[in-house]
Amino acid sequence: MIRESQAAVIAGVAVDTRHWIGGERVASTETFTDTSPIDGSVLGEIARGTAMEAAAAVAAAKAAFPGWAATSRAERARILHAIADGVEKRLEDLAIVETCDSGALLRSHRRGVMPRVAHNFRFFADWLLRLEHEDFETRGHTNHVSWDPAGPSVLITPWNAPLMLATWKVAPALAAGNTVVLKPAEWSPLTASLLADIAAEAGLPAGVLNVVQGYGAEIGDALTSHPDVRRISFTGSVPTAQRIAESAAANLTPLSLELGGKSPLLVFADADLDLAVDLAVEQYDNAGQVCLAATRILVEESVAEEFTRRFVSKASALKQGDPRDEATDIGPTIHSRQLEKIDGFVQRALAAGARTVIGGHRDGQYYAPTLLTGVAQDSEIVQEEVFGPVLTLQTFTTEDEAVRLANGTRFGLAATVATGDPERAERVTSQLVAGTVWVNCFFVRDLQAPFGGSRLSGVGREGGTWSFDFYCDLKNTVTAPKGWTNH
Ligand code: TXE
Repeated sequence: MIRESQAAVIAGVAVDTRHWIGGERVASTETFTDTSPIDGSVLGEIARGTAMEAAAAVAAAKAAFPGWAATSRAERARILHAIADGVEKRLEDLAIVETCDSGALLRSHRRGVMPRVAHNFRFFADWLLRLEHEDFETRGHTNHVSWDPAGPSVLITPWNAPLMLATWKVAPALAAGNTVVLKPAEWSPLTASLLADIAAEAGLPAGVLNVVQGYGAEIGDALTSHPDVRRISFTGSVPTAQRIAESAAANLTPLSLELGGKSPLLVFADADLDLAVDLAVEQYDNAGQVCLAATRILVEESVAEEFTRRFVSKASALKQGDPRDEATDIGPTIHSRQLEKIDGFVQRALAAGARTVIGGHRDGQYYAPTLLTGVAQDSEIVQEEVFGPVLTLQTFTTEDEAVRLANGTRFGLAATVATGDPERAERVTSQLVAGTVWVNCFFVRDLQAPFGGSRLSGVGREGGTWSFDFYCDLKNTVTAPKGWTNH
């Protein structure tokens, strides 16, 4: 029997929680329950996809591909701008639904995240029109390098910034002329469904964007091992990325992987200490559930005491509470399972000798902003991604030691350097292993810059031309000059 209740109403906003396949809403026989991290209330029953829905969505994407790939760039760009218009029109709906579903701050969704979602579409629409074909000559023959859309693309996204991360992938994939099957995370699937509505209203043809929901373990494999899928882009955890890579190996499907991090913030004695403290406290944003978060604070020993004093004073003033409240700085953790995971890391660190500077405990769905010191470089808390509001503090005495500690994990997503010496900044940044390095700033992200990680933080780069490199098959067509013979 098909469950009737595949719909939700969140703060007055209706969300259809069935799949969106081939331009139609499709129910599943089973559902899963989506709850709000704010108070554990049930938000809705979500269609729980299986291999059957995965196959249907890939078939819809395959059927729609030739038409969308042949659509002129100008028309594709026009539709992407219309999607951005739709996002802006429904910004308030998207913001409140995302907050109730993910627990991230409403004020951030209103003022930063959702405008950025719209920008994702506008940026890739404009970039598409600027994408230059390359032509050059070889012994009188012309080489014409073109960007051909690759085909149906599976996009698998996480729960920490659901629509933002999904549209980093959806926008360039569609701009490039690919069709898409998007699978949002099961802990926060709702805004992806609203995006499907917005895209349809904007005139995106049926089957070009499909959205399927479900548990990764139940629907994931059928998507990532499908022979008709030409690209897989994933943001999430390392173990899941490894499973996806195995599954994609059957067809050697190209992968883009944006994974976790354990990024450092290096604070040198010559830094503006107040700025350095601000940068450190900023790492509690989104309750620390940010892949880029600089969770390892490395401070030059001579200023460590003063840095810690100012940090504690600033961090203690943060207001933790309901993310719908404009005054709140830190919201809840996404799910009780994540909360247990965070607490497990902290308790094991304390048992291994770490000391709590602040925090170190949970309160209902909230984890207190935590700073731990007395941590060894090879300890679990320094080496593994916690994905919660948990920072560690280590000290160093020389620049070489700072760089060694900074690079001393299996990750390489980002790094932040606080220093007042430009020459030191240049020396240090050139030695850091990271996809993004910030100097005296954090989280400044231009979509034309390459974004991604080294080592276990990922494979490939997203942004600007790098996104098009990934979503296209680059083709070189060599044409002989008129009258040329092979003899
Ligand atoms: O992630 P998963 P989880 C890290 C963070 C966090 C940990 C676990 O450390 O604590 O990962 O989070 C889908 N085939 N990050 O378990 O499993 C799943 O349904 C195909 C960092 O939630 O990686 C969801 O849509 N797909 C990160 C997506 O993968 C599968 C953000 C991510 O879930 C699948 C999130 C399978 N076999 C977590 N199994 C970042 N880089 O920002 C699961 N999925």
